[in-house]
Amino acid sequence: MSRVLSGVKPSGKMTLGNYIGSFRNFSSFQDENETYIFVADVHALTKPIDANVLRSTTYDILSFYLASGLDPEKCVIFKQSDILEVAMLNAILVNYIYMGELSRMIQYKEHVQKNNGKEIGCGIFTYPVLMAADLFMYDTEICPVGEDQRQHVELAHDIARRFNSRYKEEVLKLPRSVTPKTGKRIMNLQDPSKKMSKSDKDDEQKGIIYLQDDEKVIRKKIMSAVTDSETEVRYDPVNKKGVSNLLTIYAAMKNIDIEEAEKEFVGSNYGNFKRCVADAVMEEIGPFKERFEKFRNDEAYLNKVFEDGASKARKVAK
Ligand code: AQP
Repeated sequence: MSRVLSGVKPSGKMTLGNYIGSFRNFSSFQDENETYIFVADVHALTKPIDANVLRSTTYDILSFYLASGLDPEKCVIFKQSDILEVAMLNAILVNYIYMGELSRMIQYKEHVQKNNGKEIGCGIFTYPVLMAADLFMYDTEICPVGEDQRQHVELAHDIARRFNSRYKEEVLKLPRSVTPKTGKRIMNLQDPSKKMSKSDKDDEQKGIIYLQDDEKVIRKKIMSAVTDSETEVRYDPVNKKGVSNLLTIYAAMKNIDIEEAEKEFVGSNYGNFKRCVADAVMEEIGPFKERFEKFRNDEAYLNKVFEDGASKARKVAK
């Protein structure tokens, strides 16, 4: 039995990338591990966010967790801000990391680039330290994440090694990141060279599939996804980024290997291929959304889940 921890920040509407890369896989851990899953609402403050949006999205994420099969009887589900001890650990850990190390983080560099270096909050710079605090707080051994978060888990290793070696004691445990075999980095449908991100803005957001989109909208976004001027459905993430991304989404939804997915589309045209991708997405997301709505309409229950989870998590954190 291992200690598992992961979370998603309520920084915007959940995307298909968040779903495939992270919380779709969370419930597979809860039967045989001690699983801690949280809504990273403090992390969401690293980029400007409206207070009402933050409140509402926090409930959305909890509802998505429950809809994906997480069971509060089998795992601890809580809100990051309910565990104040993490703030203290964060304050300690910032002393065991160098500014040069933080400035090499890809997510930070991308954020600086997107904002032309202007108004870069310190929170986005020290984001990986708070993430390390979450990991160490619960002696995490396994951290299921998408590809983009792996670098942050590795940085947590550096902090742990430095801390442990300074005090000559194994105080902080090194967590192992686990990414899904297929779909660890789902790309934007309109610009498949960049990651599908919930807080990204694009024209009418055609490149981002939000889990709360209507079926019609999801299908339209997939049908108008950027591909290439060839006709062959083949996995080649260097030369055929758009097609490869759609194949990845299809394979993830069908729980099959990319090679198997490729074989299904030998001789198929792009129109038919995209329709099959849309069907596969809707087959899973349709019923998932219905379960989501049921939970989302019961805030009293959601509050209870948060309260119970916080009291369990707090005991460990203390
Ligand atoms: N496109 C993606 N493909 C696969 N996995 C993804 N994840 C995010 N985008 C993709 C994974 O989802 C989890 C949630 O991460 P987060 O909300 O804590 O932050 P993030 O990684 O920064 O996610 P976003 O959507 O890109 O948020 P914003 O736009 O606010 O920065 C993580 O496990 C992540 O790897």
